[in-house]
Amino acid sequence: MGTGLLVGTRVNLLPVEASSNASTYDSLFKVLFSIGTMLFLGILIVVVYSLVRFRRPVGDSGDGPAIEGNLPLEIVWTAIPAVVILFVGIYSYDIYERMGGMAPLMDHTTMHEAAMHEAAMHHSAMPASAAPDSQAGERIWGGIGPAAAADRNGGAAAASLPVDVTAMQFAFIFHYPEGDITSGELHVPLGQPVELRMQARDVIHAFWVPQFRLKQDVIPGQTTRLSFTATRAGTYPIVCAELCGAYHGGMRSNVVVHEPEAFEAWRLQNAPATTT
Ligand SMILES: [Cu+2]
Repeated sequence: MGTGLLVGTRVNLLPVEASSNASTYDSLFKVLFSIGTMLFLGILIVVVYSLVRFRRPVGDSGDGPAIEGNLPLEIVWTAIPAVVILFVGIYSYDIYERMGGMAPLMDHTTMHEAAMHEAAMHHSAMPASAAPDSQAGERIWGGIGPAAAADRNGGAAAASLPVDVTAMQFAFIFHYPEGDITSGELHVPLGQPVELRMQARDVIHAFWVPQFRLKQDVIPGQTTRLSFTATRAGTYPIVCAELCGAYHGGMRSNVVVHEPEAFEAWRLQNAPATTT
């Protein structure tokens, strides 16, 4: 048991943590990994012991003793897995809940906002800020951490940066409504919540950033949202995690997490010439 805990908590198989919800996810992983290691070692020890202890003596070709029924043993081997599974189930459900997983994929606010957004794209006179962000703050995809908590408490934290993501065979395209920037890579500032509004042009894709511990399907005809706060500057891969066609394997991009000033510089550099 001690060895299991040691392996589960000390052996690090995960990539660096680069978003505010990563540590919550990682603690679940460590618990599951510890339980898995304990079970593996426990079973291995019993198997090896039995191989040695109950080895067939030379010259003995008869049947072994017929043993049947052992109530205490049956109770033990039913109770232990039941407790373990119940604990794992409740713990993972809690984290899934906190990451916004129980919110309907397309509730009324999302649908409304998608429509507003559509309208905003076609009639540029309509300000992008017309979208009812206050209502959407109720449940945030992937939104664990202080930023999301503040968002739920009435938006005390820094305003989130909206980015429209279009997934298509075989690329992700990022559009920043503020400043009208279009990019093949996602650039985000460190420490500021980012809200992705994702739409698929053709088939189902999935937006996955292992270092953020985030993965979300992008579905044709529905806008899915994903919010995160990057906590570590650097460049991380964005991988499409849904088999979406012949070049699915090539559907990759990068997310570049900048220091706030560097992000401002990137934004100024990439703003269209028409806007000053
Ligand atoms: Cu794809």
